[in-house]
Amino acid sequence: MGQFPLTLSSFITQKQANHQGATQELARLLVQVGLVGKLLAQDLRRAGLIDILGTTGEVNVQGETVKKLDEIANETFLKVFQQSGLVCALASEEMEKPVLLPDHWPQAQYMLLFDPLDGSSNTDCNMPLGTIFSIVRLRDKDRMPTEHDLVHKGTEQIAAGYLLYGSSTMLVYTIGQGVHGFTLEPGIGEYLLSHEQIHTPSRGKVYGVNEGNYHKWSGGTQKYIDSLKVKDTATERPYSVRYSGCLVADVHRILLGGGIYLYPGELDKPEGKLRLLYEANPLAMVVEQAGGRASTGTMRILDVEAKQLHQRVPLIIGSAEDVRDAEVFIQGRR
Ligand code: AFP
Repeated sequence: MGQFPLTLSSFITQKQANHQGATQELARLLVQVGLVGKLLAQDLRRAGLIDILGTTGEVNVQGETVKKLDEIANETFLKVFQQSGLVCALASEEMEKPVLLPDHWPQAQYMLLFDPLDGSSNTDCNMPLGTIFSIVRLRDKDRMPTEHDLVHKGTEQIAAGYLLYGSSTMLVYTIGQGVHGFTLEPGIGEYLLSHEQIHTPSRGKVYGVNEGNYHKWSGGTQKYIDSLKVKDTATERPYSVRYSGCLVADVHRILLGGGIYLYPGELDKPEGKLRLLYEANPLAMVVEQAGGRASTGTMRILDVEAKQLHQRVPLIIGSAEDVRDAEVFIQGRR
């Protein structure tokens, strides 16, 4: 009889115990992220009903206004981690300032940055949504954390990953030892190993970008996107467009099957839309660990100097050869 698939916690403790970064606390931290995913998956399964029934647990009988799901997602992270004792600071796309937890210091030296609900414009139309997380360690262990301690270069991440709320709920993570995917079995409330050691093909056949912004792009970006539509047997072009409005869903497709996602800089907004610390950096760590590449168009995402918590950055991410092609055009070398 086939072996029962490994759960998230047994996989981390069994398969990654030998990795110097895989402390017990980190394993427990990742399992707690999984708990947030289970709670959010439940909320999202009922999102459409909140308006209709108005009594789905999130709205009391007085019919108090329903909090936006972004806020519910953010509060779920705070509730789970403020009482976990596992982190000494939390930073979120939904909070201008981080939540510092000095009471958990010094036993907790990890800090968690997250986008609690990525793709929130998809909530009302039952399209995929995601959560992105990045884990860093307090550099100076002899003092309590400050906001500045959360601002790390991508290469300093200890772990990173995402939750994808699609036809099934998945958790994908890396601690620097490959990328592994787990699928939630709702019947038992466990994440089971479904995608061990994910590898991204060096080239794909799809691209994800908001073509409605074409007129805002530099000439190099426009030329690159144009090149994807020209027949070329060597690179199996033209590519197909796959753009869902949820970065996590689009990157997950590319992580497994290859291709490229772009949210480029624009002429009047060269820094682009996406955030460095809790969107680009964690996804860049995951994609690089799967053999892919993540760039601003001119430099490696993980090498970008982080200066402030909600800093934006252009993101070109996916199959290594596809991203390299995009860089050549964006840098005007073609
Ligand atoms: P929202 O969370 O505001 O919907 O933004 C989603 C997102 O950050 C990312 O998930 C999408 O890929 C991208 O923005 C979509 O942005 P555009 O609507 O500008 O194409």
